[in-house]
Amino acid sequence: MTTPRLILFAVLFYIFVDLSKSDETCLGSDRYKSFNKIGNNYYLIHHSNKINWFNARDTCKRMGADLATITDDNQLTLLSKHLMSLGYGKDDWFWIAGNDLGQEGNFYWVSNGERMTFAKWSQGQPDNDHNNKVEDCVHLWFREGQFKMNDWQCKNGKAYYICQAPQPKTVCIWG
Ligand SMILES: [Ca+2]
Ligand SMILES: [Ca+2]
Repeated sequence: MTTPRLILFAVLFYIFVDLSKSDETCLGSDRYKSFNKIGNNYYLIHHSNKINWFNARDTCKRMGADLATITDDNQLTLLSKHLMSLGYGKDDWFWIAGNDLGQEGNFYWVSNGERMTFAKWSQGQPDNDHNNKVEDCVHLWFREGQFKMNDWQCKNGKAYYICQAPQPKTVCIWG
């Protein structure tokens, strides 16, 4: 067998093994989850395990999605109502795409690189401070009657997260 054919064979074999594995473990189980259309966007609310902001983003990316980008008050209100309708409250924190990792105080969406021109911070936020530790990543928490934004510790903070896809999507969830 020539080298290119060997490579092709190896790639096809890998794809086959990978697909059969996911079929075997995901098919027919309740691990299939669909992104919900809320307003103009498709969101997956991930609430089975709490992880840091970087891991949350990696998980969304593996789904062909990214952390949620919320660019106006209407979208945040709809998402907040959706979270409340699912029974989430003040103890449920959700990572979204906002961060000021690049420069303190300048918040951007990691998903599209654009500046956060809209933000609805809860009272006293962003404060970049938790027991003198820097806070650079944005999450939603329930404060003052709805889900609003807070900056928190990207690496040490563990929260649920909200992924956003550009189109309808169903994925196999782990963990
Ligand atoms: Ca900060
Ligand atoms: Ca804060």
